[in-house]
Amino acid sequence: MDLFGNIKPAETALAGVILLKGFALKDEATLLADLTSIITQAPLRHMVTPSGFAMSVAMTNCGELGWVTDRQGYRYAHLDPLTHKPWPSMPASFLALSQAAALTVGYADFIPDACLINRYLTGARMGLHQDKNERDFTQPIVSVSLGVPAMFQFGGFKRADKTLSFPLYHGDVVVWGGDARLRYHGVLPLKASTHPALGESRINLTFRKAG
Ligand code: MD3
Ligand code: FE
Repeated sequence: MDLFGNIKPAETALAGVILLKGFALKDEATLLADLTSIITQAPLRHMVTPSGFAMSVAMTNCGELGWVTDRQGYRYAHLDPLTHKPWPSMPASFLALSQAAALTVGYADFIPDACLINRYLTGARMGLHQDKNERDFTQPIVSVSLGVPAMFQFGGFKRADKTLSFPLYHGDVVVWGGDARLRYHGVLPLKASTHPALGESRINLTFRKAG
């Protein structure tokens, strides 16, 4: 706050969050073709949390590292535990989109080595969590939303902190850096709806520098 009681954007809950509405729309066809190829090589699957529950979101990865969870915990792995093969390489379209988004908001040397692919069907959700398995929290995470819209929840630095919610639509790209990087966040249960290209599903790509 300044002397006059004005709140600076840098001090609000949304500091470090930059929403690029529709930023992925121009690449939609290529992104979806590349996504299909990845899912053919590394199928979407419902991973199990350390406490033993199957996640409602189905996941896979591309890039050098992939995020995985099982009874042993959350971590990044070089091999897909389902196929025992390396994750599919990151398509040029994915890399270019994520780097263009990062550059647009001032991250000139974002080199993601992991892309987590989340698939939500009606009712799928992601509880409030922090992303803490990456090495360097000064690196942003770039997210790309495709398909059915979802209500995203964004909180504080403790799980119990109050949250605000906003919708994420097909083509939206968000860069999460700075003060946003370690905030709790989640996705409310997906409402039934249909998207022309993706049917009843929502796909979220998150680009990370994990290693
Ligand atoms: C804010 N995915 O994969 S994307 C995740 O829509 C995850 O599937 C959600 O949370 C999804 O970990 C949200 C937006 C997002 C991603 C990572 C973040 C927001 C973030 C990391 C830190 C802060
Ligand atoms: Fe997350």
